[in-house]
Amino acid sequence: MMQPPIVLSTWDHGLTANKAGLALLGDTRARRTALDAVEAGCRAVELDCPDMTVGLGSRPDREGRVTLDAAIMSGDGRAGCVAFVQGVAHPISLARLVMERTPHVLLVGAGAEQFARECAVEVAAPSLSPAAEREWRAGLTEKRYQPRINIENHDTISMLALDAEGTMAAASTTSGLAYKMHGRVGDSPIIGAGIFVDAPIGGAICTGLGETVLRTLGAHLAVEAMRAGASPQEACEHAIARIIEKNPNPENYQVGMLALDFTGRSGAYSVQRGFTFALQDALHAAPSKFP
Ligand code: SD4
Repeated sequence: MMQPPIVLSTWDHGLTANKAGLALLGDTRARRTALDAVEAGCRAVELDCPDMTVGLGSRPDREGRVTLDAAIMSGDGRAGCVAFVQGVAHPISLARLVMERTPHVLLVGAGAEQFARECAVEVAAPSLSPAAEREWRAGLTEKRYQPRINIENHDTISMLALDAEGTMAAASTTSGLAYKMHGRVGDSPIIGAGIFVDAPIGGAICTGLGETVLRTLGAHLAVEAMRAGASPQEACEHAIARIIEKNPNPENYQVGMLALDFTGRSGAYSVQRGFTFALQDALHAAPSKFP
């Protein structure tokens, strides 16, 4: 059965990601898949993220190191993730290589970088962009490690795609929280936390303060709610309610969640106002930003 492809991505740069993903899915003769689309969408933002929260130009941890996390999953249960990698321009593609070329799901740190070199993926010496370095040095005097809502922690790109053949994939790539402790890993590269997709139910993706999502396995919660009969919108609201229940002081953090089912219905919800996302589906022929 052929259906119009759907792409759904977090934040304003979801528009960039959706455009890159749909450029592949829109060409039906090329037979590119939802997995190809989410990888391409994430790569586009890894390459150019003016908000400094995805890719090598991101804000560093509190030691001045940019450490990156990424995950990719397809609806048939295959998944690959990398965490705490340095010098890798496209962690999302490395995550896909973990999925396709190893028996493992998650590689971290030096081991993941070694695997990248084995796969001929270029690994650069760790460095900071001039803008990130300036800001980090200025902040050294402040000693404030608490992320601010919707300001410095808001631009992870997480993405869901459903292709014309009816296969679904999810992906996420991020530098995590700005000025995190060295070695900190968030929800984004953890299957069930930052992303989850399960055929024939649907998928869910998260952005925001990863610790709150790790404690609740937010994306898995939303997919299981859909399995129990919730719509994608109800599933997002259910998972966000649980996150708030388990993590005190919701006024101090943001989590945004998106969900998509295999019939093409989507949903979005967040702890705080200010969460934006981009959707292109049968109703929205051009990439649209919400709210
Ligand atoms: C993390 N969830 O590392 C990521 C950060 C994020 O929008 O999504 N920011 O906690």
